[in-house]
This record gives sequence, C-alpha cells and structure tokens, in this order.
Amino acid sequence: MDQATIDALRQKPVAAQKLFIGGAFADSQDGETLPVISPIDGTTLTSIADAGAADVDRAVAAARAAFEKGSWSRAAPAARKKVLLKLADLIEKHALELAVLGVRDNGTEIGMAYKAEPLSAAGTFRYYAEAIDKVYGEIAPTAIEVLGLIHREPLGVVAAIVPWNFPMMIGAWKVAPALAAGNSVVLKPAEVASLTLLRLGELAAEAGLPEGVLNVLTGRGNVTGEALGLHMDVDAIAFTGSGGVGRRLLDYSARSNLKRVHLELGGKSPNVVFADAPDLDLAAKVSAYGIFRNAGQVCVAGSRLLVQSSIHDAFVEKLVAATTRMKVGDPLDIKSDIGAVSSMEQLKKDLGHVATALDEGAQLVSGGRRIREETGGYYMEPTIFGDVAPGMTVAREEVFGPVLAVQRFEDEAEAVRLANGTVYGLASAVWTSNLSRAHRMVRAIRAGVVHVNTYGGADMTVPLGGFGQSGFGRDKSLHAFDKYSDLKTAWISLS
Ligand code: TXE
Repeated sequence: MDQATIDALRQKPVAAQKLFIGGAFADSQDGETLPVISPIDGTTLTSIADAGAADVDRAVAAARAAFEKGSWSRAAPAARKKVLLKLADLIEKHALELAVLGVRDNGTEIGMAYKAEPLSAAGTFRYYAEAIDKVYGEIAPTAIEVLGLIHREPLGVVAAIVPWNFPMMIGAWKVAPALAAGNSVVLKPAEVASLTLLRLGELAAEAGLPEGVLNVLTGRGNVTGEALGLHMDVDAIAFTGSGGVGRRLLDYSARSNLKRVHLELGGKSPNVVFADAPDLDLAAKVSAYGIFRNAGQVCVAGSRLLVQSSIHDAFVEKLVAATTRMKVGDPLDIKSDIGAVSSMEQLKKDLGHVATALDEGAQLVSGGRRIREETGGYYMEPTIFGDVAPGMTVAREEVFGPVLAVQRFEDEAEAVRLANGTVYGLASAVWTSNLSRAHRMVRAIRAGVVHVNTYGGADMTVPLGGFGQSGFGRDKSLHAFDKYSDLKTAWISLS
C-alpha cells in the first residue's frame, strides 16, 4: 500500500452503477437512482440503482432458479471450494483498488480499510471455502437396529442486509458461509456504501460462481430492504445494523413466511480498566483506538470506559494524550488515524449526541466539534465525556460515532454492575494483571466477547455476535453455518 498508487486510484471516475441480477448488471425496472456522496469532500461520486419491489422479485427469482437448478447448491464440495478460493484470490488481487473505492464511498481511514475490508473479506472467503470439504454430517448414537443420519442442507435463498461501516468485511461474514453451505444469496448493501459489494458480485462471476447464485441489489432500506424482508420466497435474512431495523425484520418475517432472521445490532460495550492493569500506557492507547478507529463506527467499539477510582484522573490524562496523537484527516492519506464520518446524516446524529450529553451534565473532556468543514467532508473530533452517570443518554445509547463516555468505579462488584447496566451485550474488555479477577470478569460480563488486556482483537476462528439486544446468531467461525443450513434426519430401519 503506497501513497502514490492510492492517489492515482482516487482520481479514477466511477461509472453509474446498476443492479447485479442473474450474473449480469441491469438497470432498476423504473430507472430510479440514488446519488453516492463521498464523505471525504461531500461531492457526488456517482449514482447507484434504487431497486424497487419488482427488482427484488427478479433477484429472488434468479436466486431461486439457480438454487433449484443445482449447479451450485448440489455441486461437488471440491468444485464449490475451488470457486470460492478463486474469488478470495481475485479480491486480494484487486485489494487496493477495492479499498480505495470503499474509502471514497464511506470515509474509513485507508490503513484500516485495506486490512479490514478486502483483505479480511478474502480471508473470510478462503476460510469458508476450506471448510466446505471438511465439515461432516453426523451419525446419531441410536439403538443398533436403526441408523440415524444427520444431514446438513442449505436453506435456499438467503438475503444478507448489511451496513456501511465495513461493507466488505460484514458482507463476506454473511455471503461466504451462506454460499459455502450451498445457498443462493441476495445481498443488499447500505445506501451509503454499495460500491465495493457491487464489485464483489462482478468478481464472483469472474471466479466462476454460476449466474443467479449471488445477486447484489442496491437501494433504500425501507424499499429494497423491506421488500426482501416481506418476500415469501426468501428463506432467511442475515442482518447487521440498527436495533430498530432488526425489530422491523422480525415483524416482516412474522407477517410473511416466518423466514429465519439473524441479527447483529451493535452495542454500548464496556472497557473496564482496573488499577492493577499490566500497562496503563498501553491500555490508554488501545482504549483510544478501541473507540475512535473508523470514527467510532464499529459495532464492537469500546464506547463506555470504566476506570477504577484510584487511577481515574491519571488514566484519563493518558487517554487524552493518546487521543490527541490520533490524526483526523483525509481518509486516503496513509498518515490519517481517523477518517471521515460516513454520511452527513450520521455526523448530525453524532453531534446531536454531544449536545444531549452536555445538556444532561456530562463533562466534556476533549473534542466535541465538527472539523475540516472547509474540505466539504464530514469530520469530527474524537470526543471524550467524563463523569458520565449511568442514566445519561451517552452512557446508554449507541452513538456509532467518535464519542466515548468515561465512568468511574470503586471495586469489582461495581464494575460488573456498570458493565452489565445496558440492554446491549456485544463486546467488552477487562484490563487487569490478576488472573483470577480476569476469569471472574469473563464469567460475569454479559457480552459476546470479553477481551482481556487488549481491545478488539479476533480472527475467523472465533464467533462474533451479541447477548441481549445486541441480537442473536453468530457471524464467523464454523458456528456461522448454523444460520445457513438446516439439519435433516434420515431414520433408517435396519431390521
Ligand atoms: O442503520 P440501518 P443506519 C446503528 C448505529 C447507527 C444506526 C443507524 O447506531 O447510528 O444504526 O444507522 C437497511 N427494512 N448501526 O440508519 O438503517 C439499510 O438499507 C430492511 C449499527 O445506517 O439499520 C442498510 O442496508 N432493511 C451497526 C441496513 O439496513 C432496512 C451498523 C442497516 O441500516 C430497512 C450500522 C428496512 N425497513 C448501523 N431500513 C452495527 N451493528 O454494526 C434500513 N435497512
């Protein structure tokens, strides 16, 4: 990744985008489009097609036809594996082009986008490709006169509805295991970050994925997304996004065909620093990255920092120093640590949270303002609020922006109470050098992941997902197959 190549790629014009249905690009039936605004400078980058209900019908029909035909769903595991491995290679081959395109679309700093988007998506496709011929069915321990075989079968047509913060990474977490399990997929990116996923559809075709097996529909959530949610021929929805839309998807399912709905809904993740943390400087630096990377637009962001009273003031000082060293800037400059907020709508939401926190009496320790307005882009200072009381909005609601709420606690029991004082339960962390305390905290905190003496590390081998209102169903690891396959029993009499 070098600056000169990035600078050349950022100049490339982006053609008006179409829908990807049945292996080919097509206009939406009514010709409607949506503008694509770059958060880097607020200019119009291109347009995407705005899929309506008729386009959703077309894509679902293409997906169903491909599934019934069987050229993917019934293909030999080794053949499916070959295609997905090729797709992983193609994503990697085009990694920088994809990363720059994605950053122009959603504003994530390039250093992070390059690793977290194309490179991680390629890794995800490779992981599930490799799993295809390594996951076996089961033989049940029945009585001797019968044979109970447990088969895993694909569901049929899976819709993946994904957000804008990491479209390729999150898209791959859903598309790769769904395809590996033999399903057909209709992928719906977020309105403000569709470009890389349209390219993914194209690369999948180049890799040899049969037509109709992966379709990409761009459009508005309450139109395209709703039509997918209500569709009678979609068997499952895998979603990452807001709790409000998650609730709607459950309602759509109840009102249509009881399709399965898997939800990953963000959080208000506690990052708990005890006085006996092994290295407070490291804890401060990692905590700053744990909330502020990608301008806080990370579902697992450590947005509540709980600090033990005895080190509170000294630790907040270190945290502010670490935050000050993070450079907010042009996301396509490799020296920027934090890029742009992905849309004007989200920036307004973030600034609204700052205003509410001030109204409710939180103490503004640093940041709080929009910056670099002269560029036309959507940038915000990393913002820290101190002395946050548990009842304040900034301690309870997901901001999904560069805003951190710091709270203090006296002892372990209070730390657990505060950490669990949320309707969410996605991620968390504990910093301590006391091994027993670390294990006690891992057991006590209700969240899908508890990091110990770090924040945010993970890889494909471990599941990701939430407790409570952070949703249900797990992305990543072999557990993800449970979302995209059904178990069938063959009960065979041997007598
Ligand atoms: O999310 P939406 P938005 C949270 C975060 C953020 C807030 C709003 O707090 O500030 O949600 O962001 C599609 N039927 N997260 O508005 O609307 C939409 O087109 C079907 C947390 O962008 O949930 C997009 O593809 N689909 C989070 C996807 O849902 C609908 C990531 C997500 O958009 C729909 C993103 C509908 N009625 C936001 N309405 C995380 N968990 O990481 C919208 N969509």
